[in-house]
Amino acid sequence: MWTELLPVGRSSASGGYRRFAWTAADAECRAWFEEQARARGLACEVDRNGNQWAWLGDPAAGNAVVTGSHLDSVPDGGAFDGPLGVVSAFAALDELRGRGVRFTRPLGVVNFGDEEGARFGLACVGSRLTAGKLTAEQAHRLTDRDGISLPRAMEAAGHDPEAIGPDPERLARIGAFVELHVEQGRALDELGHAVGVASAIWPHGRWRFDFRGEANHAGTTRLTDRHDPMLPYAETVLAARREAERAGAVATFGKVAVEPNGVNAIPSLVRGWLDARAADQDVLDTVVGGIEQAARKGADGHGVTLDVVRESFTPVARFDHALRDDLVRILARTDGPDVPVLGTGAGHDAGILSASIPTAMLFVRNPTGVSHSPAESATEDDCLAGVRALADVLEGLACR
Ligand code: HGY
Ligand code: MN
Ligand code: MN
Repeated sequence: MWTELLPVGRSSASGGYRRFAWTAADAECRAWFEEQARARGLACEVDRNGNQWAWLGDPAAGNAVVTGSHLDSVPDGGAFDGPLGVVSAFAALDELRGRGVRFTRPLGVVNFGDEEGARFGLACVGSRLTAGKLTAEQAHRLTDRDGISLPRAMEAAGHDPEAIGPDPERLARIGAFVELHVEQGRALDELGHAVGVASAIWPHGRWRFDFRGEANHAGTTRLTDRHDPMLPYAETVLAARREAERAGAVATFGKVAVEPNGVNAIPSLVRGWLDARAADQDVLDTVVGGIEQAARKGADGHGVTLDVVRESFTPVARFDHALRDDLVRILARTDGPDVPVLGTGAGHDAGILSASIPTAMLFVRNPTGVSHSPAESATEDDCLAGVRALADVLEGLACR
């Protein structure tokens, strides 16, 4: 499975993945998923929001156990973020069949669409729509950097955009969702464990800062006559670092657009996107408030206007305690009593769904902690330990 997926959407220039929602690479990933389902005799379906499901048993029976993750990537992402959860889901099913277990609940494998939000700017679109956390109207207004709207992109990929919307009946059939994911930090490595269990996801969001100034000649405009939006933007980037450090949070400007984007022109517009996350909502509010204050001060000082728009926000997700304790107990049988239970600053579909259904996550050790980069890694032994852990968990949940 891994070898088949490896070349899909991989850039030969960077070695990273560019598997964006509703593109050709995404379609290839989806075809791969369908093929895996078919090869195992699972019934494959695409839901109204473009999420793919493969079923063993009839989900209409209810109380289903679902596992899986996503196959899309950030720009130049790594191989593991997302795909490890989907590959491990199919591999865990193979392992369980090898063990000869009898399933007492329907078992589903899922590939959630557009988890990273790399193309349309909003993460977890597939699960948000399904859980009713994003309305069809809001989704219809999303556009990519070329001005292509989400409905147009869906249509071009053969999915009906008019069908999208909340899917409570589907969620009501699921008794538990367990997402396995590569760890996006080094906690497991430091603790010396291959596999851990998630406790909570930090609240996080994305804010767009538009600094508008005046385009002018870079050679002839005196410094005192300029309204250069790059300057308050630069001050804001530094303020983000300062505020995050002060609060023990994280804040990142990782995407920026400049107009007219000429070497010899003072910009008319600098648009920067802030990604900010903290363990606690109040801390996050303070951090973002501090950054915005610094941005306003900088903008005023340079005769530049500023608009700040919160483009998305995900409150803290605390995973179901009973399910989490189940996972810890099941893992402890093979790993011993000190199973790591970790919080994370990364968003996941499991976090979105945690408000509607019992969800849990397993993390697999990432020796460097690097993620959202081609350098993301996990050893084969650890990936196999993850598959065994997921199989144990699914056996514990779906075969009792
Ligand atoms: O941005 C994130 O946390 C993600 O991996 N979706
Ligand atoms: Mn990711
Ligand atoms: Mn992910």
